[in-house]
Amino acid sequence: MNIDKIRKDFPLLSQNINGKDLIYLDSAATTQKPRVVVDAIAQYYSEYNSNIHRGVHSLSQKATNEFENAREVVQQFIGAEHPHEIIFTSGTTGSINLVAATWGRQNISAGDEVLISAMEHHSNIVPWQLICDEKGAHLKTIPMNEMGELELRGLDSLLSHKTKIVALSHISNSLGTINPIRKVIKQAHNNGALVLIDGAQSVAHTPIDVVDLGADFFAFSGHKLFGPTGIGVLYGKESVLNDMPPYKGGGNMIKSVTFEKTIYNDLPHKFEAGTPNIVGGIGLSSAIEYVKDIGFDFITDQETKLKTAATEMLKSIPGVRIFGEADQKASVISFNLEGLHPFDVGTILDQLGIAVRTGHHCTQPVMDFFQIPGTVRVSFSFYNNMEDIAALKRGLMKAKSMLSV
Ligand code: 7TS
Repeated sequence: MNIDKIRKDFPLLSQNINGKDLIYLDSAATTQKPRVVVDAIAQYYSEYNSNIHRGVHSLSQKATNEFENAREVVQQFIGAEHPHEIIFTSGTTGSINLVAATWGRQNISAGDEVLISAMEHHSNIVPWQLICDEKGAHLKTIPMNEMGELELRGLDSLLSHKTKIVALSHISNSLGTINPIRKVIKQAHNNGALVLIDGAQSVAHTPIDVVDLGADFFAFSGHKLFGPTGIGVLYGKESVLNDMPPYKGGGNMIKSVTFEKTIYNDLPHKFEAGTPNIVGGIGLSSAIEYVKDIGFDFITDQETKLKTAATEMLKSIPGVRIFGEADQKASVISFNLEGLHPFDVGTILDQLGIAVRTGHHCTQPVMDFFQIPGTVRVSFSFYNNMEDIAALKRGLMKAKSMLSV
């Protein structure tokens, strides 16, 4: 594998921003798209754009086949047993809201508990607050330490017969922590609770096998996996999905409708009301094929090198404080420069063509924990290289000299 060659697969990476070569360090927010994905989207619209599941004509059949093939590509990619355990949603947020609203409404009662962690993205907090408020249930959190690691010693005392579900991110988007989800899933199951894993930050970086993990639900977004926005996945165990009531009502999710009674469709259609994001599914499928060609051995190796080099570089700059120093950590690094507001640092980096994220990263409780307004966050993908890290260092030195009084 050759990085220079790989970078050529991503048309956007050769952009100039503010007259400078783009240095894209914001893949945790969204990944760039390889040419094959852009082409698959263009091909759908220019050659077989058509609605699916309801047409006898050739274009509709081709679109239906491609969309349903995408479901099988996802199924195999995450090791699910059946294609109908793959529900297409709008993204991780859509997937978690689906579970909270349907499974939650059916299974959570007054006095019950939902357990999340101290480092969740808002999209794995608020949907649970909504259902807990509605039902009179309680939201509890697994605490974390200063390193940004979950404190799991007390997990058994947090879990009880009242705990209906544990919803946990696989990888933290603001700290980079890789959570020991296997251990949590086991303990939760021993206590009779179900487990939802938010895989938004993990699916592009590490192989996933949902059967091996034993997760009841696994949620992720296509756009963080080199696919388009507006498409995401909810994996659920067949038996669990079958027992859940539908989410949205409309076309495709029914077998028959009369004014007196509606019979719902089988999985996965029961949860896919209306015209789905057809091109999104097709684009995601080609993104997954691309990732499979690159291979996780290369991805892990490259991202580990980038993380290690960037961490060392940041530590060499006086006044840098890194937030999140877990032993098991992905290629996401949050930091601040002493005395400088992250927004100001991000603005100067942008003038130099360097794209980073600043702010609370939709994890305000994490910022509260560290008593900071936000951080500068850099996040790497396998298409980044060591020159990106050198450019970041030059940018940070410039920000320091410009902003320091
Ligand atoms: N969960 C985690 C762990 C995330 O990182 C994100 C998005 C979501 C859920 C929501 O995903 P969505 O595709 O439905 O929006 N995280 C980020 C981020 O870190 N910067 O921008 C979006």
